[in-house]
Amino acid sequence: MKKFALIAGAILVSTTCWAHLPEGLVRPAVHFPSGHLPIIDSDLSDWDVVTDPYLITHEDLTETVTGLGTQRDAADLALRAYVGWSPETNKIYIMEDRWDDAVWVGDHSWENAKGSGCSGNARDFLEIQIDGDHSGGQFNSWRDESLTQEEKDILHGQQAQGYGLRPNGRYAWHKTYEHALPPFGDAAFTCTNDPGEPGNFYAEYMYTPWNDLRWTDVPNSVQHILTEGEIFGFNFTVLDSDTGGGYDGYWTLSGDTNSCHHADFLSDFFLSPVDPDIDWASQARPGTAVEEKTWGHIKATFAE
Ligand SMILES: [Ca+2]
Ligand SMILES: [Ca+2]
Ligand SMILES: [Ca+2]
Ligand SMILES: [Ca+2]
Repeated sequence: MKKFALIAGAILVSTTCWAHLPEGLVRPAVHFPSGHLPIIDSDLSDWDVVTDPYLITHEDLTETVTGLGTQRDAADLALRAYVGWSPETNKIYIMEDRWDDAVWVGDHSWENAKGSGCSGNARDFLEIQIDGDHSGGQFNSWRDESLTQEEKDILHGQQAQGYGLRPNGRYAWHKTYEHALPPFGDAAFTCTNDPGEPGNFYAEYMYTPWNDLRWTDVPNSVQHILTEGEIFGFNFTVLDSDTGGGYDGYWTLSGDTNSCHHADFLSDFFLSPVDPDIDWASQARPGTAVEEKTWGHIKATFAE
């Protein structure tokens, strides 16, 4: 663990001239070795082996819309999250384990969420932005009137992409969401409560980074090849609605609302080498006996 902190520290020094947010901070993305890739099924036990240097919590988030800023309250929203990657699949992986005092995500599965009565009010979703080649630059929300709508459609999500979940499925902020679906992307979630009740929300996500995503031809678009030691741009924002309409919190990892449309405002993540301090041999895999979900204790941990 200490060795790894030194590696991350060196990266931090060499990139402080880059203005990504929070300035001067580079977070590590855990390297999943071959045979240990997370399974996108919302069972988070395959992340249990990942160690604390990779952990992101609600204490790392900043609310940027309603004015809460850093007034975090674990009784309102508590989070454990990890970001990972694999050179084998060329994918970014994200784990979200949320405690929320009022979870509005529809019913407990895609099948039940489709057409459920609360789908129109379901606002408690993670939004994710990825800039694979760390180029920065705008990727959404053009107001430039010199651009035609067709030009905006091409630029939208082309060199960095925004993703999320919606009650009726996996979603991308783009002219298409084909790249949010297998084999390019995937997501799964479960929650422990009825709509609007307190509970846990468990989710896993998997996305391909693209340098030139063409919405008219996703399969032949240009992927960014993830390479160990490099840095990519990344943000997630936890939307927290507790009334089922609008949101009461817009909790960004980057600390800047502009991360939803401009990659200059994303956070820097480091594509880590395989970490010798992680005991991959003990990773929970399907069909193996695992302990009762430790993630279920998040409420006890954060929301006393
Ligand atoms: Ca899993
Ligand atoms: Ca809440
Ligand atoms: Ca880019
Ligand atoms: Ca909520």
